[in-house]
Amino acid sequence: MIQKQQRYLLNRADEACDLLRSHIEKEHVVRIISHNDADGLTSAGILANTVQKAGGRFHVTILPRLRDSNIEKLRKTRYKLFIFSDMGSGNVEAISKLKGDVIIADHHQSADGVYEVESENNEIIHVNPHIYDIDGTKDVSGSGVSYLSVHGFEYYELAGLALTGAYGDMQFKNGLQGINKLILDEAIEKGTIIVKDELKLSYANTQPISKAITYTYNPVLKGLSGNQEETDKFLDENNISKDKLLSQLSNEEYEILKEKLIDINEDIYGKIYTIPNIRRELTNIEEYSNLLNACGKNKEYSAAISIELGKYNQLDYAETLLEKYSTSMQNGIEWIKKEGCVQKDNIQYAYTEDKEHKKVAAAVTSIGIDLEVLPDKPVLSLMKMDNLIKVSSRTTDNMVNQGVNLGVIMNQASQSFNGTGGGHNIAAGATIPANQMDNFINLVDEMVEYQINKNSD
Ligand SMILES: [Mn+2]
Repeated sequence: MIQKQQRYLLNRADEACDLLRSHIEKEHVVRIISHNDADGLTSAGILANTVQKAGGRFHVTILPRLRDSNIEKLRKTRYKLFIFSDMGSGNVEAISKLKGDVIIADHHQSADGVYEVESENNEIIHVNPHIYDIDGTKDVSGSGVSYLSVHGFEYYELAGLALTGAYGDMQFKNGLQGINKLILDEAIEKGTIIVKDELKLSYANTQPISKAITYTYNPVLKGLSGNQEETDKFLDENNISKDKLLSQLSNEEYEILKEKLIDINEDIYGKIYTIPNIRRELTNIEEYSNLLNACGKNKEYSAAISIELGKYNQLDYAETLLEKYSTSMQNGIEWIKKEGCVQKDNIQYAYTEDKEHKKVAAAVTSIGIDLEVLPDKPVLSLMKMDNLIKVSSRTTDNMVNQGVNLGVIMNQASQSFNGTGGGHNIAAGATIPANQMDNFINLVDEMVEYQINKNSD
């Protein structure tokens, strides 16, 4: 059943689709600007695939963050259609000054609550779940909104990318809901996504079982996740060959493994989502999402986009980036286990200047909470970049239910110190001047306390 609010969002997305179609028909080059994480890269992939399949041309730029200065530069170009995906909702004012038409396909909350702006010289179609009171953290990702915005072309095979992006934005955590569920159900019906029960090991399609278990953090396997030595011991004790792929295990090995892993965490067995008719390395949406993230972190955006477009000459290279990233994650978890986080009353934080730790700090601090190495308090990762501190904050559903909204806190706290920030209630980021770090941490600590107290009133 499609609810009324969802129907409004789908209608808005259909308007975007019609606008895109009209520009492709006029042979305009479509200018796509998207975010550098798995969600943003799949958003760009969905849009680029659509334009290509429809016989049009496109130009993609991937950015770590959309600044008004990026939009200033676009003002000097002659493109007739700009699409901002997984970003843009926070920049509507600057976007309204572009000379061409614009589609914004985003799921982030705008800090000031403004989504619609008037523009004299162009048409702007803003597709964002928050306009219709739909939750952009759980119900739909940037890739989902992008998919809805091209849905009228009936390229249902792109649903795989839509769900891969949602996975990357952690929207599969408690099962799919809302718009994500609508996309999934339709894809199952069209045969473009297959769901089955299986061991949810992160790299089961590409890595031997020993690494597949070590690299699995979602869900965490206490004692084994991030710990190759313990994993090998566990496999030896249960007479399971370490070097086979999951699919190569004998029935007997498989059943023992399944039983033992379920003993550690029952969530390890459950639904896995696969894309049919694609290279083996990309069939599992979790692996696909991790692969794209690895490309994004290494700024190998063209590798990511070309893989999404079905050109595989850079796939092996992308796999090596993923392998490196997995090793960094393992080292990062060792770092957090050893050093822990600095504890404040209501939050905790890890500060690092180490290049390798910076790449994984946000992910491993959050996994640290799942592994119960760290307490369940919002966690900040603080990374020094010249005279700035890049802050990444994460928390748990439990804390969100207690009233914590990190998106609001990162936005307001950073602005108090001439920084910028924002994001979702469960994960958000900020950039602040380095000399304000301690003040910033103290303010965030107070704001979390305030939100929790306010919620319990
Ligand atoms: Mn996103």
